[in-house]
Amino acid sequence: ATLDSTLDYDVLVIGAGQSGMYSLYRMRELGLKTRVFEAGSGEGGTWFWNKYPGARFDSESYSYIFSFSQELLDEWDWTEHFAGQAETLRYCQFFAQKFDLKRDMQFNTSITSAHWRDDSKSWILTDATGKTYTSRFVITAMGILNQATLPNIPGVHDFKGPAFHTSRWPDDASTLNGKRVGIIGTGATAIQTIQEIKKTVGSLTVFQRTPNWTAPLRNTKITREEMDEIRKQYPTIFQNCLDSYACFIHQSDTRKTFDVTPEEREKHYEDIYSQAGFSKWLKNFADLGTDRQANELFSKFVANKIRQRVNDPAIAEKLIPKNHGFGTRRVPLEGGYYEAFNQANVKLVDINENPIIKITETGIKTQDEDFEFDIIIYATGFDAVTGSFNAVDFRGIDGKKLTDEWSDGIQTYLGLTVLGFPNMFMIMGPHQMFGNIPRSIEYAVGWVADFIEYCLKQGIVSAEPTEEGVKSWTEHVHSCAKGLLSNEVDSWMTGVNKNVAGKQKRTIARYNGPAPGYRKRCDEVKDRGYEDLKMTAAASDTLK
Ligand code: NA7
Repeated sequence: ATLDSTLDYDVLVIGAGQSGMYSLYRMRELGLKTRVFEAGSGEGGTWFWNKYPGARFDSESYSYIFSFSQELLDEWDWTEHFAGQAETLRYCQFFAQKFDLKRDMQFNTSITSAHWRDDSKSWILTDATGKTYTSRFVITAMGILNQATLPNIPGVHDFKGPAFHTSRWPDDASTLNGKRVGIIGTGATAIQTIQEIKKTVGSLTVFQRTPNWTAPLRNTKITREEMDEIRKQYPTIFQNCLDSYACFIHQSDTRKTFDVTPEEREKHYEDIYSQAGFSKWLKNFADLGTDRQANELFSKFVANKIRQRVNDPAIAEKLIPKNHGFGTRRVPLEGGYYEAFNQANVKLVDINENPIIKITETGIKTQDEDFEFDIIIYATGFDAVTGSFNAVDFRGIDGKKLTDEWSDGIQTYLGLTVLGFPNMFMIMGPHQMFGNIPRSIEYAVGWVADFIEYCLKQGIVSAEPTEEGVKSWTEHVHSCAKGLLSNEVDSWMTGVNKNVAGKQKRTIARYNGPAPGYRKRCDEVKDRGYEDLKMTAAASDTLK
């Protein structure tokens, strides 16, 4: 039965990644009739789609999982500190199976529109086949990086051989053995792909527009004894994550770069560089992300590491970023990326010097050269964060389009709700914490579940943020973003995607303040009885 017998469901969830799965779990706990829609043929979201060779965690797997269920923690063993895509997808499937989530999931279903109906205080969603579904609440769980973007290069669809985006890796293209391969892009995805496929390709040509700062991942296997130890440490691991700025397992050094002697500084740099994962980024001095000179010093340190690994000094210089500092974009991690360029069959093309003119039927034509390929790989990223929302026709009160609501910049309340879009909750929407994603998901889904429970108890049928609430939250998000070097750089984190119309300028797409502060503010809203939300109680005759 549903809360309102005229509606198909109580809650509709868009997306069966980790946000959608946990949302379903919590909605079921509230006894709500819930349905999850997923465009893919299986659950897992990011880990379902991104099966390109080399795809893996850059964060310690055991810090990047659900913490709410002791049984889940007890029953799952990780085999590597930074698990690969296949293992992580199995974890997602294990989660779904353990809680029998799939019976409420509908796969191969793309939601194309979601319209609020104010008269019945309900949502109506339509899928790509035209089928409709109605509910009281909608939860968006679409992920921040799911709208793949191809490069805006002439002829992008002209190539006759296999050509695909990394997040649409075809099953039969998994052997690139002996093939002539071209890859466009040098982001986190390209770096993972290149270091893996360099082992089997006939030749590889890497088209680079912007080099990224990247450093060794230093992945290792986890022994049985180690896993037992990690399991004992779970409470501490999760607490440390929650206490840190962006919920990662690594804590920032409290000292500033110039507080210490040059010798101490060099020693700290070497220490963190030699450690696994994001240590070099997150355990750095406290001012790495805010002080230009501090940032330059560490960037120089990493540049020298790159020079030591690349045989040809001219290629090394091309691989060293010149226009942004270390950690001002998401730092990709690698194992053997730089060494790829020491292979005779791997070539780096700097497209700033030698621009791509077009994609042809047989390869890629640059200003200086015609390249012939068997396969072209587009590692060209995503229309991040708002891209998922723009792909669906979201309409709020009076048919207002979400794209119009955000046309002068993203505005949200707590990164969870939007003015004029009642009963719609965003998990990993804009203005959310983008650090350790599962930590953000667990908190956001928890907050939403608590609020929906409150609505049920109070007989509230519709709720949306107040104008003042949205204004002050959006101002708060902007004020948190001040002074961060990362906001002075183009990247998906600052909302820029040069392949997408309307995404040429930087915006504040994510919450830049500390995670504990974010949670405190949201907790306070709850404790004050959700005072920045306008709530409508059911007229007794409409509540069935
Ligand atoms: P990213 O980090 O957005 O990287 C995309 C890459 O593709 C980047 O190097 C871009 O260069 C390049 N790109 C995009 N369009 C073009 C065109 N038209 N011509 C040449 N090069 C282009 O996406 P990823 O998939 O690597 O990583 C996304 C996130 O997934 C990552 O941060 C992790 O959190 C996991 P640019 O830098 O724009 O010059």
